[in-house]
Amino acid sequence: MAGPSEKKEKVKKEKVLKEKVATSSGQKKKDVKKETGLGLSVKKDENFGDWYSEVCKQDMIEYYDISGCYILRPWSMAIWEIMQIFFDAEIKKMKVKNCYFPLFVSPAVLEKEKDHIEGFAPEVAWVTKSGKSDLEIPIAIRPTSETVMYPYYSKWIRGHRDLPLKLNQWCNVVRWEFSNPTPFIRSREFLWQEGHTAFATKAEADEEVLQILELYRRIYEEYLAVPVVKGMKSENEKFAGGLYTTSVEAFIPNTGRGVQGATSHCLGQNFAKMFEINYENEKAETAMVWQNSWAYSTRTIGVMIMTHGDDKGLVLPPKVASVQVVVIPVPYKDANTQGIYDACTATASALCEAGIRAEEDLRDNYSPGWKYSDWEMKGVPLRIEIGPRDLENDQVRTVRRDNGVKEDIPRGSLVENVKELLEKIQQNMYEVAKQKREACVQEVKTWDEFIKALNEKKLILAPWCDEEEVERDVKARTKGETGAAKTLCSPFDQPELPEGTLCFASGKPAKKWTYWGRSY
Ligand code: 87F
Repeated sequence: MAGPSEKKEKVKKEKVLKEKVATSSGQKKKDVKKETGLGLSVKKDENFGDWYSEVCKQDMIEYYDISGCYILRPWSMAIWEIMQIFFDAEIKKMKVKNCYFPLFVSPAVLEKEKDHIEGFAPEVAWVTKSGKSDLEIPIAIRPTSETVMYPYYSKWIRGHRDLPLKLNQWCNVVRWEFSNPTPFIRSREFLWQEGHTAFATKAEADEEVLQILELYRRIYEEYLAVPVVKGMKSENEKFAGGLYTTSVEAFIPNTGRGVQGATSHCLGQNFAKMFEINYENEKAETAMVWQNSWAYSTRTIGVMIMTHGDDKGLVLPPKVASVQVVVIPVPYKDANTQGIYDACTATASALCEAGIRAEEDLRDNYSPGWKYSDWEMKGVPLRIEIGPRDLENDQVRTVRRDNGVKEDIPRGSLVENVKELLEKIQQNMYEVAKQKREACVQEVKTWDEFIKALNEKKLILAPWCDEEEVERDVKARTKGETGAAKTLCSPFDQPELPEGTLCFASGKPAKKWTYWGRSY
């Protein structure tokens, strides 16, 4: 039931709505924003780029005075930490140990990886001065840590008993990107974990690649409620220094772009050769190790924001939200205000004691309606409202952020009901995101179908001959302002490929189904 102050809010909102309808453009909405400081001035469907930066800027990110660098505010850092706790515990179960290597790389060591670094060289940032004097030898800032770590792997791995060596570090890396920086998705400095492991056999390395990839899938699907495809990168798109690259790929329906969510590489013995990572095997022969490397970064948060956010702002999946439930008092003048405030505090405490991340909002300088909008913008999954009627009936009113559904629940079963609701929200967010993605998948067989689907921002699944030259050709033929189309991955879960199916691009016999699209 709506209390009088809620009704007042509703009347106000309706007035605003009428005014909005009365004017032709979104100008009115901008005015509302100016007056209250609340709400977004752009709609997700109308201008996705502006919508995204506005949503990020509300609570997640502060822009910085160096282009491509962003401040991660507590609201986003908390999400990173929750994922970190999960992943860190999982890799520890796999006997991976954490370590920390320096941020700086000497040119001599960086050069060792010359062949593979070549394409990346323009992105490497260098320190050339200390104070006013030039450094004798400039030093690079790590863009990734293969060259930093592997000289020490060579030193530490001597005999078969030193294997496997499984290390991970949580750190920042710097890649001086020149193309269009985007918060979380493409920044010049970002946070990640990088795992680097060495084994005696390829079989062990192969197995770990997939174990890690499964953890990445779980981060996206179970934590961020973002559906991903697990698959193999093409020869063109794999990490050039490695043997093969697996990835989880997400898709953003609004822009029709794929986004590489995380990668798990088998490096084979390439780096072992370069860095002389040898050991004496059981037969007293010299052998070379097999290596993997794997990483996920703060990009995960950007993918989550893009997937779930709406015209009211962020929508956070309960599993990663630092505040899962916000409790808001809805008092009005003749009511027992103190009683309502106390009920809010007691409700939040009871939830916290049960391990739910809950907070009451007792600020006395904002109306309930203002607070509703504020917490909606922040994306808190569940709102609890307590007004005089609720107090009387020994109940609370819940409002879901994902679908707006309201439900009154008895205070006696508060904890169970809220737990259940949070699980439902998590599940629903994943299902909705998956349906939206599925609606974008387009199977094509011919070049014309491919071009049509590409223009319609589809996630394209096409039979492909798996030839590097053909992928390069597709890139060249689709090059435009919005970027070229390329392979995203060949899904491990392959649909049936009937005998005689031809490649959509070359007309040669197709070897596999592959996802194609523009990408971030
Ligand atoms: C940019 C500048 C210099 C990507 C770069 O994916 C070097 C590189 O080596 C570079 N951008 N890469 C590839 C990174 C490969 C690999 N490293 C460890 C990973 C997972 C973690």
